[in-house]
Amino acid sequence: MPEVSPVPEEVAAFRARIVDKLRYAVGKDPEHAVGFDWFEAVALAARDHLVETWMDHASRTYRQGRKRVYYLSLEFLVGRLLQATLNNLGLLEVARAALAELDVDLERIRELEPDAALGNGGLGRLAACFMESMATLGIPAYGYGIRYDYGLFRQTIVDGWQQEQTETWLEFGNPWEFERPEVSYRICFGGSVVCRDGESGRQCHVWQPGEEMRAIAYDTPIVGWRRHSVNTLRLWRGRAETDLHLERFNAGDHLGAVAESVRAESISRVLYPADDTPAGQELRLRQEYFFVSASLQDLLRRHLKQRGSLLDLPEYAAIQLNDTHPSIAVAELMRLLLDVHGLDWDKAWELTVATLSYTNHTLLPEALESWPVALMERLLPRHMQIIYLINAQHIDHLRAQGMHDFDLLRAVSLIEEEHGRRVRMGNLAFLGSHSVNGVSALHTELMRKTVFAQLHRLYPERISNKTNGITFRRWLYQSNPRLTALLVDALGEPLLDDPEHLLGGLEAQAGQSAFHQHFRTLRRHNKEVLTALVQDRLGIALDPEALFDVQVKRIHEYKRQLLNLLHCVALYQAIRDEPGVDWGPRVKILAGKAAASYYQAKLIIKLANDIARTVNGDPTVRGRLKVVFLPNYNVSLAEVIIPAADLSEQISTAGMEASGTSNMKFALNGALTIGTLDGANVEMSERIGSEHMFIFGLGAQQVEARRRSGEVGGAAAVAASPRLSEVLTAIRSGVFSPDDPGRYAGLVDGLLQHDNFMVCADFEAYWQAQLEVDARWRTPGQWWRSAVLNTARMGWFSSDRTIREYAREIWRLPE
Ligand code: NBG
Repeated sequence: MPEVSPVPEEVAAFRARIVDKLRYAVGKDPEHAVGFDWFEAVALAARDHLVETWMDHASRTYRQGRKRVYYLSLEFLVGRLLQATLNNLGLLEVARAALAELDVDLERIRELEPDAALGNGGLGRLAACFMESMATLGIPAYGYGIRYDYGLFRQTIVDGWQQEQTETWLEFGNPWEFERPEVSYRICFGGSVVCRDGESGRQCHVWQPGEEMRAIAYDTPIVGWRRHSVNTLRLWRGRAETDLHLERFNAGDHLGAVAESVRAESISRVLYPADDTPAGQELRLRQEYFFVSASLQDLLRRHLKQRGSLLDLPEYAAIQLNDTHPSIAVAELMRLLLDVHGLDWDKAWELTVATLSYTNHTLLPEALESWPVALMERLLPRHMQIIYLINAQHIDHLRAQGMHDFDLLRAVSLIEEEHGRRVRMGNLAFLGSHSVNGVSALHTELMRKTVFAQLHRLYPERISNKTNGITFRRWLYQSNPRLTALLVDALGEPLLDDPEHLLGGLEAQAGQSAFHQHFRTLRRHNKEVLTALVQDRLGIALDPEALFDVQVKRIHEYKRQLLNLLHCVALYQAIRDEPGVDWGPRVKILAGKAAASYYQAKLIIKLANDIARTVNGDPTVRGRLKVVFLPNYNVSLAEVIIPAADLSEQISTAGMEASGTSNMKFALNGALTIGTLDGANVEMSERIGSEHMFIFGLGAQQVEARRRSGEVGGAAAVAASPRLSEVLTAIRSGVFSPDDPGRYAGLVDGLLQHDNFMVCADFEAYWQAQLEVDARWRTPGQWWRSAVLNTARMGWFSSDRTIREYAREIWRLPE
C-alpha cells in the first residue's frame, strides 16, 4: 500500500506503545519476547488506536438517535486482522518502521496471526466484507454471530486424501476481542408451554423451559477505511448458569459436577463444516437459536433503554438475516414481543415483519433448511406454537382472498407434510421479513421462478436483488500492494477513497504497452511470491512465466472442479500426443476444502492429487504443464493466490452458483475469467465485456431444458467427443491411480449415467474456450489489454456499492 513516509514522531510514539504493551499487557521485555508476543503487542497497540473512534461513533449514534443495522450471521470469515486494521488506520508504514527500529519484521509477525476462520466460504466472507464496508460508510452496525472455539477445520492432505484437523485459533488468546461478562443473556431450551389467564383476562402462554444456559458477549471492533467509523462484531459464547456444582464435586462426582458446563459450552464449540448443506443435527438448531435469542434480547434491551418503547422498533433497527440459518429469529422476535414485552399479536407481527429482512444465498434444495416438527416441539415448544399460529394466519388470509388451490396452499405453507412433517425455514424467513433478496441478478430471477415462485406470486414486491461485492481494502490494497501503487500512480491518491468510480479512469491505459509492462512486472512479482510458497509447502518448482490457471473455492460437484481436472488430463494427453505443438506453459492451481462427510468432493481432491503426481512426474510434459493442489485454503492463502493468477476458473453449472465472490476478487486483480454464465459472472461479463472473458457452455435455461427433457447421462457427449472419451478412459483404467486402478471407476460410470452437473455436456465447449485462452496468452498485447480492462471495469463490484443498496432499499437508512 502506498503511504507517504511515516512521520518520525508518530513512529516513535507507536514504538513506545508497542514496547509498553509488550511489557505491561503481554508481560515480556523486548529481549525475551518471541514472535507471537510481538504480534500481540502490535495488535494491542493498534487496537488502542481504534478504541476512541469506536466509542465516539457509538455515543454519536446514540445521541443522534440513528437507526442501527444488525447483521445476524452464523458465519464471519474474517481472516487475519492485523494488516487490515493497520491499513484502515493508516498506520501500516508507521508500524513497519516502529518494528524495524526494534529489529522486528512486520511481515514475519503478520504471518503469525491465526486466521479467524469462523465461516465456510463465500457466505461467511461476504459477511466480513459487509462489516468492513459498513464501518467505511459510517453506518452504525453490529455483526452478531457465534464465537466458535474451533473455526473451520484445518485441511491436511495425506497420501492425496483430505484429512480434517481442529483449527485452534484461540490457543494463544485473541488480542482483538473484549470479553464482556456483564453482557450476558439467559437462553432456554425444552420444557413445555402452559396456558394461563393473564392480567387483562386474556390467555397467555408461559414457556417453562427444561434447560437454561447463558450467552456471553465478546466484542471485536471493526474499523473502516481511513478510520471513518468503528463498528462492533459481537460474538456469543455458551456458558452454564453454574460452572461447577460444588456439592456434587465434594461428593466425589468430579465429572458430573461440570457436566452442565460442558453441555452449555459445546454450543459454541465448533463451526459446522457444512457449506450449503445443513448439518441436520440438533446441535446446529441449538446454535442457531442460541445466537439469535442472545442477539435479539441484546438489541431489544438497547432499543428499550434508548427509546422506552418497542413500538418504534423498525424506525431504529434493521435486522438482516444472513441466509436461513438465523431464521428462527421470526419466531423468537414474536415470542419476545408477545410473552416478554406484552404486545398483542397483530402489533408484534407488524413490528417483526417491518424489522426483519432476509438474504437467500443458494437455490440448492438440500441447502434450504428445514427442521423436523418433532425436534422443534421438543427443543423450542413455544416457538413451534408461534410458527403454527403464523401459518394459520397466513393460510386463513389466503383463503379469505379466495385462494383455495390446494397445491398453492401446500407450497406456501410453513409446514412441509411430504417427507415427515418439517418446518420450512426459508418460507418462515420469507413471511417474517419485509424484504427478501438474492445475491446476483440471475440468482434473484431464479429465486422468483423456482424456490419462492408461489410466495413471490403472493408478495410480488418482496423479492429484490442485491448483487454481492467485495471490499477493495482487503482484496486490492492489502493483498496486492504493487497493483495498488501502480493504480495510484496512474489515477492519483483519490482513487483509494473512491475506487468504485475512479477505477474506470484506467481504461485510458488499456492500450498502452508501457502500462502493460508495469502490469506484467507486478504480476510477475506476485507469481514469484506464490511460486516460493508452493516450493516451500509442496516442494514443487513452478515457472513464474507460465500461465497460472487457478480454481480456488470449496470443493463441490456443482462448482465443477472435476471439469477442470478433465481439461487438465486432456491437455496432458494432447501434449504427450503432439509434443511439437506450442503448448503452454501452464500451471493448474487448485485449492479448497470438502465438507468432511462429502465423499464425492473428497474423491475429487484425491483425483487432483493423483493427477498432480502423475503429471509433475512425467518428463515428457516438463516445462509445459504442472498441477498443484494447495492444502488448507483459507483467507490468508487467498490473499497470496489471487493476485498471482492469470486465469480465474468460474465454471459452475449454470443456474447453480448464487453469485460467487472470488470471481470478483480475481477480475479486480486483473485475471481473465474462464466461466459459465452463472451467478455474478453474468453481470461481470456485462460490465467487463464478454470479449475480455472466456464465456462458454450451457446457459441456465439450457441446463434446465436438458434436465426437463430427461437427457441425464453423459454418454452421448462422450460418444461425440473422442477427446473426452480418451480422458475418461484413462482415468477409469487407473492411469492416475496405479496403486488402486479401480478408484475412479465409479466416478466415471456415474458421469456416464447421470451427468447431473453437465460436466460431459460442457466439456467440448470448455476445451474450445481453453484453446482461446492459449491463443490470447500467446498475444501479450491483447492479453494485457484485457487484463487492464478487467481491473478498470470492476469498480461496481465493491461491497460499498452493495451496502449502499441495502442501506437505501432494505434498511431504509436516511442518506
Ligand atoms: C454462497 C453461494 C455463493 C455466494 C455466497 C455469498 C452459501 C449458502 N451460499 O455463490 O454459494 O457468493 O453464498 O452470497 O454458502
